[in-house]
This record gives sequence, structure tokens and C-alpha cells, in this order.
Amino acid sequence: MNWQGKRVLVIGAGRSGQAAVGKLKSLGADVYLTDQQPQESLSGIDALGLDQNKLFLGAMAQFSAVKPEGLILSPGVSPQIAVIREAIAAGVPVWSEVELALFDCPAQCIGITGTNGKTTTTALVGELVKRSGRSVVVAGNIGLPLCGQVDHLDEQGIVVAELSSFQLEFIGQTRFAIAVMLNITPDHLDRHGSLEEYMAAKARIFENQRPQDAAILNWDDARIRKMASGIKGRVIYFSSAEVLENGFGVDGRRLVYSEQGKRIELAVCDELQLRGRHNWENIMAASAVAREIGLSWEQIADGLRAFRGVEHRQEIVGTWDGILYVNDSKGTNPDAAEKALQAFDEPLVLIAGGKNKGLTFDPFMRVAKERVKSLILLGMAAADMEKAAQKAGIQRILRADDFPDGVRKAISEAAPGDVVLLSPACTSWDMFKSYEERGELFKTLVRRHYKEP
Ligand code: UMA
Repeated sequence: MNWQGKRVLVIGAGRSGQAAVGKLKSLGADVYLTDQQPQESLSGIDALGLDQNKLFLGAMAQFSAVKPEGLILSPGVSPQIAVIREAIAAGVPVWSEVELALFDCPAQCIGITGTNGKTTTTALVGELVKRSGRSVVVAGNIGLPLCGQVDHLDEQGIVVAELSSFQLEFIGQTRFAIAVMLNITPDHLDRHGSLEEYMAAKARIFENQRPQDAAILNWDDARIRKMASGIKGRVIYFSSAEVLENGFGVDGRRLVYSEQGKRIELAVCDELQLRGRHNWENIMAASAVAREIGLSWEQIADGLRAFRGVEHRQEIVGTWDGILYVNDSKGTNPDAAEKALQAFDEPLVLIAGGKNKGLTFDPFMRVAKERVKSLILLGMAAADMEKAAQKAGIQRILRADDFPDGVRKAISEAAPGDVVLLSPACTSWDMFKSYEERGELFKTLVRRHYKEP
């Protein structure tokens, strides 16, 4: 799309929306911005330099008031809202901020999606591919909008983009030379309506691939394996359950790569900082990307050993009185939280709850029953979670009045040798602005309790 002089409405004035405004202005578009929040609740609007008559804040703009020729969506905005539905009905193109950022980007684009593990894998891929000596930008759902980050890159540059289903749902021509699908379990069903719709949004990551491109897929996930038939790129599999004839696999506690049965050892799992089988999958996927970029096996192995993980994802806060504290605030759905539970062999005091996304807690609580000695529940989902926990047979369930009370209760429940794990299985949006804010408060409260700075 040629944006010069085009009347474009940006929906949502958060990080993505503001970055999109900057990019559109640089392309010479006539930019309008709308957000349901009033200007005083939004920061950074003045700095965008948009005239007041181009700002529709406090309530969403009406389609007829702007008559846009294109829409750019922030990921968190549902396409069900009136202005977007009207735009689609009128045949006006609707793109995500990711499409706007990458449509004219000459760099090699690596896209990473999946329900869980995206951020860890993206960060790890970023660290690995930096070893190639090429210019690398790591952005996307990881917390940094792509608009404004990638414009300095040339053909030699590399973009490592973490992509959510929301961002992929509205891409157009963006092509990912390397696309990773880590896993799929039900998530964001309140927004997508069904698992099928959610999977369809995620699968768009492969849509514009060419035969020379690479698609890196989880062999163990039957839903993902089914996608392979529709993919134009070369498919590379990884499995945490077996050693594949061709691809990345696990032999005991060793990660290996096989080609026609010939094996190369990548890493010994116990030598790595990332714990748990799900992290082995993230590591294998990242290694597959690094190999595609041209790194040697030695460079990859060095990079894997050096990687220390990502904040708020099974982040070790510290050990006090023999109790290990772990911040997994990014465990925002039952599947992610389940994986965190499985990463520890020690007895667990689990803090869970927040805002549910329309997901069931039954399977999660069945896993928790095997590992959790005390369960502390909080937030809007607490009642639903308590029901599921009782059904699963968990004995010790405590309700917290608020987040600090939850942390206090967890500390008093724990004994030396235990792990206190914050892995909520819910979003933070009933009590916090973001999972980062929730994780920070957890760390602060724990450190304050032990009088640590
Ligand atoms: N808004 C409206 N109308 C609506 C909904 C929202 O006006 O109907 C406005 C809000 O008032 C707010 C703005 O939209 O001012 C927020 O937009 P946004 O929710 O898209 O937030 P951004 O700050 O742009 O952050 C987004 C991603 N947020 C979401 O997908 C919810 C960030 O992912 C991402 O890091 C960032 O873009 C940069 O790419 C966060 C996330 O929670 C981490 N992602 C989900 C996840 O990982 O599960 C998908």
C-alpha cells in the first residue's frame, strides 16, 4: 500500500498505536488516532504532534467521522468494535501494527509464535543470532512495537519478532523467512471465539512464505503437525519426546540434532539455565533458527550455555531461609502455569489467580494436585479456580484479600526446601496494568519481607 497522503486511522493509543503514528507520519500519511481512554489517562500523546481535530480520545472514533482509507490496529483492540467492523464491511484495508512495520522492511524477518514460550524463545534467538555479527532487532509482543525499530535495517539486517495471535490476525503481505510455531493450546478464546479461529490467526505466520523459507514446527503437537501440509517453506521439526530421523530431539537429558540418522549433540540439559521440558522445546526451536541463519554448532552451543532466561518467566528471585522464590508472572494461562509447575521437583506453594480469559482450570488443577502443598488464590478468577482445585482434590487452599496478602500467606506457608511460585494462570488485568507490574510487586514484597534491598 502507498501510504502517501492516505487518510489512516490508528486504533489504540498505547505503545503500538503511538509507534504506528510515527511510522505513518514518516510515510506521509494523513494520520488520525483514536482510543477509548481520555487524553489525560494516556501518556505521550502530545509528543506525537497530531492536531486536536485528528485525535478521537475518550470514546472510539466513528467510521463516518473519519472516513479512513486504511486502519492500523493495536493488538489489544478487538476487531468486533464498531469502527473496525464498519471499515471491513466498507472494504477498507485493516492491518496490524506489525504489517505496517514490516511491509517495506528489507531485512530478513524471523517470526516466532505459539501459545507459550514465545518471549523466552524470541530473547534466546536474539542472543544467538547476534553472534552472526549482523544487525539484529528484537521486538514485537516481547514489549517493543516493531514500528520505529526496524527502519535502519538493510538486507543484511535481521528482525526477530515475537508475534501474538492478535498481531498475526491482520497481517497482509509480511513474509517471514523463518517462522516458528512453538505450541498451541487454548488461549485468548474470549477474543478469538474458538480454538479454530485462534489457530487460524496463528497459522498466518506461514501464509507468505516461499519454498526457500523455513518453517520450524513442534513435532509433538498434533495440531501443529497438521499445519505442515499447507506450508510452502521447508519444514524443520523439533521434538522433546523423541529423537527424530531428521530434526531436533531429546535423547535422555541431551538435546541432539539428527540428519538422516546422523547425530550432533547440542547441549546437556542440566548445563543450561532454562529448566523444564517446555524450555527444551524453546531451546531447540531457537537453535533451529540460529542454524538457518548460518551459525556453527559450536556458536549455538556457546550461546545456549550463556543464556540466563527472561524476567517474569520462571525468574529466580532468590533463596531465603531455604525457600526458593520464583516469579512466573508471565504464566498468564493455565497451560503456561502448568509448565512452570512441572519445571520444579520441590514441594510448591503456588500463588495463582487474576482475570480469566474464558479458559477451564480443571486440567491445570489436576497437575497442581500432584505438586502443590498450598494453593493461594486471588483475583476475579479465585472462585472458579477454587472449585476446580477442590474437584482435583487439593487439600490446602487459601483465599487472599489482595495481592500483598497473597504473598504474605505464601511466605508463611513455605518451609525450607519449598519453592514459592507466582504463576497465576490468569492475566493481571483485574489488579494490574500488566504482568510486568505484577511480577515487580511480587519481587518487591518478597525482598522487603527478608529486608533485602
Ligand atoms: N484500547 C481501545 N479500545 C479497545 C481496547 C483497547 O482504545 O477496545 C486502547 C487502550 O485504551 C490502550 C490501548 O488500546 O490505550 C492499548 O493497546 P494494546 O492493548 O494493543 O497495548 P500496547 O501497549 O500497544 O501493547 C501491545 C501488546 N498488548 C496486547 O496485545 C494486549 C503487548 O503485548 C506488546 O508487547 C506491545 O503491543 C508491543 O508489540 C502484551 C500482551 O499482553 C505483552 N500480549 C498478549 C500476550 O502475550 O498474551 C497477546
